[in-house]
Order: sequence, then C-alpha cells, then structure tokens
Amino acid sequence: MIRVNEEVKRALKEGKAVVALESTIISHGMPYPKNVETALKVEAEIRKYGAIPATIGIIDGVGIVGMSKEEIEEFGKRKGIVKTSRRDLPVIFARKLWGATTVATTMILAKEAGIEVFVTGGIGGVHRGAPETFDISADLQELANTDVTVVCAGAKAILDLNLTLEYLETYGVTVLGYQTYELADFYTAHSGLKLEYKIDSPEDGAKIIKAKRENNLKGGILITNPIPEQDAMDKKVIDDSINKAIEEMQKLGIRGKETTPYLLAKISELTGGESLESNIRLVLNNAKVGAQIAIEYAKIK
Ligand code: PSU
Ligand code: MN
Repeated sequence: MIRVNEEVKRALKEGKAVVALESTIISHGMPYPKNVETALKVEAEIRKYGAIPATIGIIDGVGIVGMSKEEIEEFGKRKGIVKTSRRDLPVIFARKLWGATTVATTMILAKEAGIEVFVTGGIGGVHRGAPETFDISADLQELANTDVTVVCAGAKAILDLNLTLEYLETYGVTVLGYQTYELADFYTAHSGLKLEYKIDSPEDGAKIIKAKRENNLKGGILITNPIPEQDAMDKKVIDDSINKAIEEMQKLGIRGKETTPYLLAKISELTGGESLESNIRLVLNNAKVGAQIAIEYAKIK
C-alpha cells in the first residue's frame, strides 16, 4: 500500500541520505497558503544540505513516500483530508481515502520505505489534564515501537511536557537534546526540564542511531532541537495564549484528535500570527539539523 517516488527510491538504493516529512502539519497544522509555502521551503532546506526530502501522505488509499509539488499543493488546499494516526490507517487504505499522516503514521510509512530520519515541528504527547481525559498522543506509542529517528523542537508546548518525558522514559524512547540538556519547548527554547543526554553534533547523533539499530534496540529516537533564540516567542505571551486557548477549547467541548489542530490555530489567532511564524522557523531549523544527521548516518550505517 505504498508508492515511493523514483528519486527517493534511487537515493535509498544507493544508501544516500533521505529525510521523511509529515503531511498533517500541512493539512491540519497551518493555514493555506503558508502551509504549502512552508512544506516546500522545508524540502528546499533539506536539499540545501545534500539530503533528499520525502514528504509522506496518503492519496486514494496509497501511502505516498515523496509527494510531488502538485500533491503538496493539493494537501494544503483540499478539504476533508483525514488526520490519520495508526488506528485510522486500515479504514483510509480500504476506502481509498486521502489521509494526512501524523508523526505516528509518517513513522510507520518511513520505516516501511527504509527511511531512518524524519523531521517535524513538534510531536504529540501527554496532554495537560491527561490523568482525567486519558488524552495521550499515539505518537508516543509509535516512538516506543517503530525504528525511526524523529527530529523536532520538543513536544508541543500545549502539552504537559513533564508527563510526556515520563511516558517516553517508561517506553524506552531515547531522547537526545541537540546541543543542550534542556528539553525544547516548541515556541521557546526553555521548558526548564532536564534531559539525560545531549548530542554535540550531527555525527554524535548518527553514532547513537547506529548503536540503537545495530543492537536491535527496537523503537524510535527523539532528537529535540530548540528554536533559535531570535525566532522564539516571549515566554509570557505564549503561555498566556496557550492557557486562554485551552480554556476556550474546554468551553467549546473540543476533544480527541481535534484538540491539537484547534489549539495551534487558536494560539496563532491570539498571538496575531506570531506563533505561526515561530512554528515555521522552528520546522526549518529542524530540517537543517535533520538533514545533517541523515547525511552523517548515511556515511556510517
Ligand atoms: N507539529 C507541528 N504541527 C502539527 C503537528 C506537529 O508543528 O500540526 C501534528 C503532528 O502530525 C502530530 C500531531 O503527530 O500534530 C499530534 O496530534 P495528536 O495530539 O492528536 O496526536
Ligand atoms: Mn489525542
């Protein structure tokens, strides 16, 4: 049920660096046309460092690994694309629907295609209030089980980051701070939460990926790369907006898979678009680091 584009197929066969990208960030994470512009810029950034991008999504029930420019454009505009996590996949495949892949399903399809490194903005995690709502992103279970390295700016700040780290620890996910011991906080660099490990360079990261794979230590690796200081938001401004957005969401009774898209859009509205700009910058910054790690990994694997 997957189709890998020719360029990506060739690169994988020759052992070159390929970087997977998700499509939920396009269809549900950002408004049109910024979503498409960003997706294409991220691809260009990955190429700039010498790796091949492979944006992943599901078209008419077929998992596409390496969408064309036209397909990305369509993902940015089309209504009714289903946000697809692991539980949704069989339905999307059987009914030949369009599915936007989340971190979880992008990992599944990347693994299937043989891609190790995947770049996104922020992963899903344990939501605030999860002890009551049980809302824990399926992304975390996927990281526990699927052999892909995810480069991100931490878990989205709308979450409970402390509980997210606890969950990752319990499920044996290797978490590495990129040039820092502090967990990145999506819109800002500082969550105040300490990580066990930092990597100093892409080579350093590649060696750890290799060690995990060589020793058959099943599961994902999470590399958290903080947003550059000049692109980060003011902590107080973003925290206030997040709290307001969560309050609003509870009033409206929004739950489940709608939570994350609602909050991202609402926070952007409350910050006058500033959070969206930060989101775009942090993804581009992750693309740079992810491409470099993929290149170093391709050299030693
Ligand atoms: N990162 C972003 N924007 C997004 C997402 C991540 O910068 O929209 C998406 C990812 O696809 C992630 C999903 O898997 O949000 C998490 O959704 P949930 O909390 O429902 O699992
Ligand atoms: Mn959820």
